[in-house]
Amino acid sequence: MDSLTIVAPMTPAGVSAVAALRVSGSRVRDVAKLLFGERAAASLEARKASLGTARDPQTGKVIDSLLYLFFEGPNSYTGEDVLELYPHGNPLIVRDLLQAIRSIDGVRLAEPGEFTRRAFLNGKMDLTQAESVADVIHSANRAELENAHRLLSGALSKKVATLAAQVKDISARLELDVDFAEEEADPDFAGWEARFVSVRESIQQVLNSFHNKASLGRLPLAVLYGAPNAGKSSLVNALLGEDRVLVSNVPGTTRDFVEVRLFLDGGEIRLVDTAGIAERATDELDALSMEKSREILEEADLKILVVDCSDERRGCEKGVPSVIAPDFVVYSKSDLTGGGLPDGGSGAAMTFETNASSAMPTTDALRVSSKTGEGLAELKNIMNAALFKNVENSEDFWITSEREKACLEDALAGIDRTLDLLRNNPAVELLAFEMQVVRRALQSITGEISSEDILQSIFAGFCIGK
Ligand SMILES: Nc1nc2c(ncn2[C@@H]2O[C@H](COP(=O)(O)OP(=O)(O)OP(=O)(O)O)[C@@H](O)[C@H]2O)c(=O)[nH]1
Ligand SMILES: [Mg+2]
Repeated sequence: MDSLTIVAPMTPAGVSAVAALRVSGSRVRDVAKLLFGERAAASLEARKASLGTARDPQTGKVIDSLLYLFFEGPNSYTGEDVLELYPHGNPLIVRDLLQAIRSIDGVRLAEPGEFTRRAFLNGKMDLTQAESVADVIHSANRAELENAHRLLSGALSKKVATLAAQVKDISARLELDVDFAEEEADPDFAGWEARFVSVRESIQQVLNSFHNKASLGRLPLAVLYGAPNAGKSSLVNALLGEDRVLVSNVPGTTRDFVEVRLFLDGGEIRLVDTAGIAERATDELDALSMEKSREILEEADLKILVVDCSDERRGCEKGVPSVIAPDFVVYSKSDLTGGGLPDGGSGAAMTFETNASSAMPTTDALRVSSKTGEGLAELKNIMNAALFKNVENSEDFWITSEREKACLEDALAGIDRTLDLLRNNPAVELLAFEMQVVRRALQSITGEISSEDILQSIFAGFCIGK
């Protein structure tokens, strides 16, 4: 890859109050001069925001009046000179500005992840940190995000550096020891073995922490279900705080299931409102709707049964599909019934078989009202606890990169071969060779050793502008 100056927008296409573009490379000062004029460029000061009028260098036409910020290399994200521009968030302006900058000699459009790639190449961060930048951007919940931040601040780098140093130390001393083996009667192979086993355990531990990104990125799914007219759709609207789904007093209002996104403390979830499930379908359409509800329930991470206790004709427990065990039961329309739990405490309502996990407070039901808002905050807390890992006071991190995983597996295999040699055939050259393999595998995690192919595959998955 060449060392031309690169430019890219940092914000997505579309209208916004402000957009952001980034330029990095040796021609940054010239870019400032050509856009804002000689005088502005002469007074360019690192880390000081300036207000200027950007003009097209070719036509002199005004592009926008905007704020810009200069970072002088090596004290910048990429380690090169960097100019950040904050025009108004009109896609026309962003396009014009981008066009004006990339038409300057020696400047081209950045490839995805190229700013971060340069940051890595210039020693601003190692590969585990560079990879975690993508995680910080794409984490779908707080637990993932906090983990990404831990990786970005070098948690894995430190761990790997420690392991690499240990391996280096052990192998240096081992080689000495084995060299003397011919003279000394009994080199301490058992002692060496114990040290290798301990390093092996540390590597295995990091390896075990691996979580596939695909499963982590998946939004958890909560499904509301229950008898027709129970108040499921009203509850979805109340949880969202807006009238998103259709509500009526006609049983069977919701036909197809409706999915919305709901933000909880721990992150975003998929919340699904289903068609009411009755004991018997009234017609073919009804049967189809119920079938759909059952289908989505099979995928659910959290099944919430909504029961209307105000309906005296039916009573709480009637008309509820007993075949599907809920994780949690919600008694709706609490504004229509008196205080206390439903049915005047007859207990009938509490007979549902639940499979509530330990993450949830109890298998108790909760009274909610979509009208008055009673119980909604509690319901959100319960959903949050059930669907998201508690991240408080957890210093541990997990790895998310297949590449890092593969390197760790290589290191582990090397240790195993070393142990095997140590037990059966402790020849110094063979041991030295295997130890070298282990160290290389560890070093490639942080990118001390890397290849163009590896960098290509890491950064190709990045956003443009990062
Ligand atoms: N008073 C009161 N009425 C409610 C409450 N929640 C729902 N309702 C009423 O109950 C009726 C049914 O509400 P929906 O939310 O459409 O019920 P649903 O469970 O989605 O019904 P289906 O889609 O037919 O299965 C409507 O007339 C709502 O206004 C509540 O908390 N309090
Ligand atoms: Mg409905």
